[in-house]
Amino acid sequence: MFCFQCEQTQDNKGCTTVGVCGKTPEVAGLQDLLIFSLKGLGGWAHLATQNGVEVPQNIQSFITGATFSTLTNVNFDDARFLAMLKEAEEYEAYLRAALQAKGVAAPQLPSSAELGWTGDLPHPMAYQYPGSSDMDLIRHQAKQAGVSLRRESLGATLSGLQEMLVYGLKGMAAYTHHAEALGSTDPAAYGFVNEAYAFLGSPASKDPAAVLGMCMKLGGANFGVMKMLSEGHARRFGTPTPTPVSLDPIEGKCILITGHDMHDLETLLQQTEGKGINVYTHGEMLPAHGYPGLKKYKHLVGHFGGAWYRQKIDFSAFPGAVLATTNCVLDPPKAYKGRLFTTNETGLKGVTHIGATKDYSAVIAAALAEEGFTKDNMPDPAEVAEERAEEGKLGTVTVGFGHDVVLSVAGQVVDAVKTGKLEHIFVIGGCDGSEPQRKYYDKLARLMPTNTMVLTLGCGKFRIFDQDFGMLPGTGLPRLLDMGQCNDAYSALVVATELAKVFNTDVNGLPLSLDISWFEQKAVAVLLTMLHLGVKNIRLGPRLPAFLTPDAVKQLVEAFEIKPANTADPAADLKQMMAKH
Ligand code: FS2
Ligand code: SF4
Repeated sequence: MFCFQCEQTQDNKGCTTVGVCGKTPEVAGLQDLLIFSLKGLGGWAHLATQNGVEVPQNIQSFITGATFSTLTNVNFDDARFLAMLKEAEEYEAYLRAALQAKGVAAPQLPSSAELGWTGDLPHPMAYQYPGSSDMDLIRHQAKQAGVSLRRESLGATLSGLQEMLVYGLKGMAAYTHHAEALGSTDPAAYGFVNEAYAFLGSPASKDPAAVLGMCMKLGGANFGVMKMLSEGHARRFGTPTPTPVSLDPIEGKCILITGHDMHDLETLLQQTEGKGINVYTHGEMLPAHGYPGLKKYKHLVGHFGGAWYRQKIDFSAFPGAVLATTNCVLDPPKAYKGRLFTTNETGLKGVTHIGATKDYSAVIAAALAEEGFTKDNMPDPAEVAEERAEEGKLGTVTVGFGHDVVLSVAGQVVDAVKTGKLEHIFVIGGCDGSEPQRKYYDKLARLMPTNTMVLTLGCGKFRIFDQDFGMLPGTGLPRLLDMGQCNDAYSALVVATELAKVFNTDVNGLPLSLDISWFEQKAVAVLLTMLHLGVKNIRLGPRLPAFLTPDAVKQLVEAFEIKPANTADPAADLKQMMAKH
């Protein structure tokens, strides 16, 4: 196997024997082959659209869902990938037949040589899945489909740029799929996904400038998807408003829900109502508490635990059932495997998966069978309070500062800047992870002067979300505002764009710095969106992507002035950001 799609990749080079995430070579290979097959299915879907042949919603939904399932920490279940390879084959046959029925001639597919590929696989649009009975052949094909061969034939810079496009697609597909769950779809978003897959199977993909151009186009398309998702959340659950969330459990039976999919949370809240079960959010589900349509459920009682990488500690300590709706999931230990459930694209071998029925009775039964929180297993409140006081931490955090709320106090923010009460705004957004270098974000936040504000989003917030930042002196504005999940980078961009208008400048002219922590491929899509919008001077950390060679980084630095986060010296970074460097 060779995989370098995420930040924690082995030695910042690539996972070659087993993933740092726990991905086996078998699953890694099947994911590579699925992406190869999607280049074919996307190519056929693009051709269909170009020729006025409708691509049915179930096929579009499959393309985004299958793409999403290859994102880091989503699906580790080889059987599910084999099923998706088969489904891709069926949909491809459908589109071929629909094009033929319309009298569209079969396309002249470029040869592998024209694409600069080696190996014995045909063009992705001509690929035929052999079926799961021939695993030796599948393993052979999976090797051919991986990035290693293309790195040899195309060189590390070009193949790395192509991978950046694929990874951006994975992130965008994830957000498109979340929006779908809320009933929001956009033909333009699907059209772009298909176009990008078709592009990756065309000779144009051998031109680095064309690949970068496609990456920027993806950034624009992803902005539209994040907007659609934000509007979908607001339409379904109302506009988020500042809401206190308790970090302390209460006595009673309990379910912990993690991931990003608020549609699942709503369904779970409906199905658990009146059953004597308390529901807690975990990880990226924390911002759900800010939505009127979700916080109205009295049994949504609080938040438990921290970021995804702590889940083995958090889930083991949680005395109830756990439902994972999306990434990030990890191979579970025995301690909680039997009371863990997955749904949507997530998959873990040996863990019960709840399919499209969204019938959570098994989750409810597991919660009722567990002990739940009791006086005996809950931490002593006095001890917790003492510990928090020592560390300057809070037992209740406030969420729900989406763009509507922040822009409603834009006048106060502008006054604060003009009167010198607010010197700088930092956006600390993105992912969290286990590497020690990520302590940089915590240290940086603690060093920030009291006349600064911090906007957080994504699971990176867990580094600082329960620290007491207090209020911005003389303003009545809290210093830390959490804007939501990683996809709510949209909110931060709306705020920055609107503030820039008030100050008669552009985003780069504001006293604002973006310090982005990346981990997986949604962050790649968000980064491309920021670059597409012309945002410069973004700090990226804790390490730069392994899939970008020094040459590729040089191009991005020259065009966008991206800077690596100085994880060894947060004070130096802080100084530079405040001086707008
Ligand atoms: Fe965090 Fe993981 Fe949000 Fe990422 S829960 S790193 O995949 O999507 O952010
Ligand atoms: Fe390694 Fe990340 Fe790929 Fe997992 S997803 S195999 S950790 S690079």
